[in-house]
Amino acid sequence: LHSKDNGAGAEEVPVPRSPAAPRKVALVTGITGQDGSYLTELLLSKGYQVHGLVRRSSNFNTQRLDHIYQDPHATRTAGHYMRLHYADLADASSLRRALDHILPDEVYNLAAQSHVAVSYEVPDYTADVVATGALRLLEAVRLSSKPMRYYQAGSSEMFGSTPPPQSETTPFHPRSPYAAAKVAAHWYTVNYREAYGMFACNGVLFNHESPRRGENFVTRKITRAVGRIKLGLQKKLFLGNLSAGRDWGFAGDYVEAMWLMLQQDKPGDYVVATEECHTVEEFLEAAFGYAGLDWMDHVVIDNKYFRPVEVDRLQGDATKSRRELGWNPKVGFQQLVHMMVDNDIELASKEKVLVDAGYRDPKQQP
Ligand code: NDP
Ligand code: GDR
Repeated sequence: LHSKDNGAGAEEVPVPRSPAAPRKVALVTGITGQDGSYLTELLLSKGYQVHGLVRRSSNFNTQRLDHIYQDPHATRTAGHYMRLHYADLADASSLRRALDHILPDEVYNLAAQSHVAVSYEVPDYTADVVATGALRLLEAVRLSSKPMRYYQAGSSEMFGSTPPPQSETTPFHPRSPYAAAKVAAHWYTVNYREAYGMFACNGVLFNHESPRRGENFVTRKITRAVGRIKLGLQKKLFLGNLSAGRDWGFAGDYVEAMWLMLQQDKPGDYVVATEECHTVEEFLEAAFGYAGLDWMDHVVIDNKYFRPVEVDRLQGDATKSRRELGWNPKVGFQQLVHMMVDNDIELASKEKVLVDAGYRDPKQQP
């Protein structure tokens, strides 16, 4: 995928549509992110043709899709049914053009500046992409010549300081520019559903992680450090608040809930959660313990990782998703931690080969 370009570019190769068995067509924003890659795998496995919107970056940003992508000139296997197009949630015309060209049946809006702490550094940009970006996409869907089902990636961060358990009827009290922007996107989605009768759903997803999680979210930051410490590439791990509690599930399970929402007879809003809460400290214990290490020998508290205001405890009540979608998480907390640690020990062992051969400086931490 990286040899010539990143696969984006809608007009170069016509999209094949099999006359024998017409495929459902999905458009995914944020396809290069953690959830985008799992959702793409799920949709391809269900026979969809998947179109992803990719933003321009100076480095390739399609690593999470490399295993799926196939050169359309070379083969007609499942990967051939994934196509990438340049667009940006900050650019309404690019969204409109993509929708008009692709005419999807389902639109999944996963794109976001998704880091809570970073949203304090770039609040204006975060609002533009997360809130107004969703509005731009909803408007493009509304103006399209074809009815489309729309999924909005909402977040448990919207509950902020409202105490658990949090369900669809719990009031929002956002605690960051990111969370406030997600609340706006949530209500834009409700408004377009009520005003225009659009099939638009909000998934209010609690934290979900995986070996593909971005490396500056706390779970992956911990499991990357465990791998590197185990292999002798790193000694210390600098973290902020260890007492925050989160309801952590597996991303692969959560994308199934997204898809299920768009297969219902009526649109609605759904909380998706494991209903279990663990603190950052418990995650540390589980991850370091699994690797035979003691986190207290390695973790150093650094004030720079504390947020101006914290979300203390998130724990979802997913009764509605269980009842109406028939959705249940398959991967539990310990299994999730082990999956991530196993992956990151393997990754660190590959890094070590490069370090030992002098191709990489061990001080280069993720
Ligand atoms: P990631 O941060 O891994 O992925 C975000 C995606 O959005 C990336 O593909 C990124 O592109 C893309 N993106 C960022 N800015 C723009 C832009 N201006 N235009 C177009 N695309 C853009 O997030 P996740 O996969 O973890 O999350 C998916 C969605 O779900 C996000 O909206 C997130 O806020 C939300 N969410 C996530 C939860 C979680 O626990 N993971 C929980 C609840 C909600 P690039 O690769 O180039 O950076
Ligand atoms: P969160 O995830 O803010 O819940 O948002 P994150 O992993 O960033 O933080 C979880 C908790 O860990 C504490 N923490 C640290 N966090 C980070 N990133 N780095 C650290 O060094 C660190 N030390 C302690 C945080 O203070 C926090 O309490 C994620 C994102 O995916 C959002 O996009 C999504 O909407 C929510 O989950 C649900």
